[in-house]
Amino acid sequence: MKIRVINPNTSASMTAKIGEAARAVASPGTVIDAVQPSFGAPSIEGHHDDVWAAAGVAEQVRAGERDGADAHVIACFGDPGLHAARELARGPVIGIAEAAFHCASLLATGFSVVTTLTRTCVIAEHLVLQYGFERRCRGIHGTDIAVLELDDPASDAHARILASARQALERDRSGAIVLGCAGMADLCARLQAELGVPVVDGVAAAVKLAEGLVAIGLGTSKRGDYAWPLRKDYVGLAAPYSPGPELSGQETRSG
Ligand code: 2AL
Repeated sequence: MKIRVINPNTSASMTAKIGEAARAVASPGTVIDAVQPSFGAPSIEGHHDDVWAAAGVAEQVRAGERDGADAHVIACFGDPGLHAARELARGPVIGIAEAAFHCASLLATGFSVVTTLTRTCVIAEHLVLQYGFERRCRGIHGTDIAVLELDDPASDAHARILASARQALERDRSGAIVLGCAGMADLCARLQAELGVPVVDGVAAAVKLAEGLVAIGLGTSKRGDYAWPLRKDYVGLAAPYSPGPELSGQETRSG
């Protein structure tokens, strides 16, 4: 099967790291296509970055559908464009935040999120509420590490994340840690060994959930709000992204 793993930011080094993390857990028969949008922000660290990332995800999901992807993973902790992506896809579309919340909830009664800049915490808080995990998520902790600092081998990101996770486990009385950025994937195994609790990397979680759903013959519902987007002509900058005839089975009228 083919899983398209979309890094919604435009940093090629991060796309490579995400691809590596995805391939490390993928089954032998699974091909991982790690891609990034042709436009957008080099890192997603706020609401404005997120808007452009969502459009970039939509671009890449459409390309993936043309390329025969069986499933898509959105590898940014804000799950940008998740619902739009599901409108565009036949197979499952899994966001790393939603995947990590589900997995952590299967491993502990309560979990804490350790993320990047404190300003991104509200994005994770909104997702916790949107997905209904407010009874399981006991805290969201910013480390004030910029996303691209995670790519710098000289940064002290690992030590700062470890310290924040230790504090979070204590303060929140949590049993598991969710890593709040795709760029933390390569730190996961070491942090788990050091902390002695499950540490969930959303990239790995999302790839395995996508694989599992495809393997048991499940895809995105095309009934209701995840139905194919209505065909219409967008204008200006958005014109090339108008929902066109290639979106199979699409509705031709509202309702
Ligand atoms: C992220 C992420 O996963 N990728 C990115 O660019 N920003 N998340 C975050 N909390 O900073």
